[in-house]
Amino acid sequence: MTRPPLTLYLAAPRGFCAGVDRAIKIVEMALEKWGAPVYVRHEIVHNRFVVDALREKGAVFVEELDECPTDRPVIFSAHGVPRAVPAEAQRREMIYVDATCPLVSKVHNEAARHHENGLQMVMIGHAGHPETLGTMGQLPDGEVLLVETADDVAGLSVRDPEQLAFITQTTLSVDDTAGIVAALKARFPAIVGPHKEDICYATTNRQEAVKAMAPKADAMLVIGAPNSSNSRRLVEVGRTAGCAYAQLVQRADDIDWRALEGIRSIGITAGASAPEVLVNEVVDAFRNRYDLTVEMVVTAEENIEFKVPRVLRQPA
Ligand code: 0O3
Ligand code: SF4
Repeated sequence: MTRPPLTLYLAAPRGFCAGVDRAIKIVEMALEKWGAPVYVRHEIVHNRFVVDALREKGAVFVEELDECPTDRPVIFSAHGVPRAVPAEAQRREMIYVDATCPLVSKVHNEAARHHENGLQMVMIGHAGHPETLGTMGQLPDGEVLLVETADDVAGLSVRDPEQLAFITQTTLSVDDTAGIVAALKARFPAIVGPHKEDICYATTNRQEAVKAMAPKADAMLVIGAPNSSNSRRLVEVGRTAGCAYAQLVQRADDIDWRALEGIRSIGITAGASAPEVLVNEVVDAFRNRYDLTVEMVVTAEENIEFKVPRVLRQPA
């Protein structure tokens, strides 16, 4: 039987960002340095395959610090933690390594600076997401108010509209966030904040690549986990950019081949926490069924790398 032709567009950049790469390295290096078990508070990044591979090497994943013994090291996930968490680790005299992405820490520092300047903050983010909890948890309760949508802005009750700043989660939709920032500025003209928002380079670049790819593709798959905020945003961006069938898949097994019947082209990308081995698995699954032509859709080049913390570096 001859296989039908299919053009497979592969977005670039896609997959691991510098913060994810660093966080995974931190767990691996901690296991080398201290041996197993090493505890990790929350999934180091939101990907089951990454987590399972580290668990295999001796990492133990927990949700809260009180689930860790005091005599083993603990690592805080890439998404960041409220200030109370390292404070509690210190109080319990634990060894801890903070794998918070430096670009998330940058937002924490921004929040602390606004607070020192006497400003109350509005955070644009998703309720309950660990990054939002970690960033809001840099400051006392009530100092950071959360909005998820432009509609939420009308319901805000602030201390002083003249003494207000905004900060954002790093993995939001660039376009949706622009609308929320515009609503904030319309209601609170004195509000201060970053030039645009705090969305990171990796989030921005992956969304840009999807915008270039989606209009050409009959269907689009984003490789990523259901709890991965940045991956879910890529699905939404794909749909908004004109690809009616855009779906999140964790790996090749999740592909709904029936839904793809009759397509002539497919777009593939991966969230910042999805390993490239899963992209290869998905591409191979298409190669098995179609006469495949692979075309790259490149919208940016990335060469950012973050250093691991000093405590894990080899002595010079
Ligand atoms: O924040 P998100 O749910 O997208 O997290 P992931 O999927 O683990 O991706 C890494 C991003 C991150 C650690 C925070 O910016
Ligand atoms: Fe850091 Fe951005 Fe990656 Fe989050 S998505 S870990 S902020 S580089």
